[in-house]
Amino acid sequence: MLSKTMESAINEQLNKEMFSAYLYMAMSAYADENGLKGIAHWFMVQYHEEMVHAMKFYEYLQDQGNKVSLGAIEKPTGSFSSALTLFQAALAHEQFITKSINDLMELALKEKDHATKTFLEWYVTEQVEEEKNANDIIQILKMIGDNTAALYLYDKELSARTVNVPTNFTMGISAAMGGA
Ligand code: OFO
Repeated sequence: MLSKTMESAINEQLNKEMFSAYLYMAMSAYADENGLKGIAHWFMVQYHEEMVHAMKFYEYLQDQGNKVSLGAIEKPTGSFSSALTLFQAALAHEQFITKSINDLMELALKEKDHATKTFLEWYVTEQVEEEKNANDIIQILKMIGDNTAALYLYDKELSARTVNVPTNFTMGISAAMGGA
């Protein structure tokens, strides 16, 4: 069983992951409204990734015999000025989440909570990929600049992103991920 401090910190992180999903849904809507269907698709895939992040925390609390306490999800911003600022906002959010995961890891180390430390290692690795994905896209969007023809083609490329995470959690997220 987790300490009450860890239980509350993980519930807060669960909320942040749900907010991430909500934020990326808002970003997807913005892209769709502005004719960027590939970017809209990319963010909907990201939405599914965030739901997995949230559900893993949800199930971890249950596995440890702790209480899941769901709070209100903050309203995400829905106004951006370009594809570039959209991904810059996504990167800033991922950097915030990385810090939050690092803080959780610090707490696990302080409490000598080895189970939580091992559990969090998955997120530490995941955050490297999350920041890299946003950074790679930002670099390309900076190269594209005001070239709308290039943006049109790149948007098409982003529409090829596939969903590599489970989207059905009814049997539990670990089962859906094949025990991972
Ligand atoms: Fe995007 O990593 Fe979770 O929040």
